[in-house]
Amino acid sequence: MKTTIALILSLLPVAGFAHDYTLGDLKIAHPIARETTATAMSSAGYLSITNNGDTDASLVEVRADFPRVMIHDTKMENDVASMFHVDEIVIPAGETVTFAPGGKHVMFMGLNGDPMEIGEQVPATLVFKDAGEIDIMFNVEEIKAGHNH
Ligand SMILES: [Cu+2]
Repeated sequence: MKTTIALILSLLPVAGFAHDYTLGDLKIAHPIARETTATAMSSAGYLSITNNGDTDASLVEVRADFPRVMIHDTKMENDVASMFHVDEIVIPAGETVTFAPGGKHVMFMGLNGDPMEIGEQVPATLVFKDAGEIDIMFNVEEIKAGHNH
């Protein structure tokens, strides 16, 4: 993992630049992942997806080089936030869905001693039901709880 990231970093200009991606009618903006401590077993990724098309889109899978990667949403019950797995995130036609702390996020699990450090980039693939797949990079940043993009 570290080797891959170092190689990718050397091929890119400066980490931290605003970055977004286009897949057909979908625009994926500013994917970022949370910096972790050395012993953390998981991290979360955030981004926003805008659907400029006439039909709803659906994110059904995120792939990355970790033992498990899932799409999570968060719910409040009795003032306690808990996250749960979802099979898909629908991005309605003409709307933007934002993944952010306290809400929807991509869960990277099984870091196992290889923390995410500020400035690293995490390669991932977003898989949509009809629109196909796109390779993106999550920039690792310090993300404070409740911080929104
Ligand atoms: Cu989660």
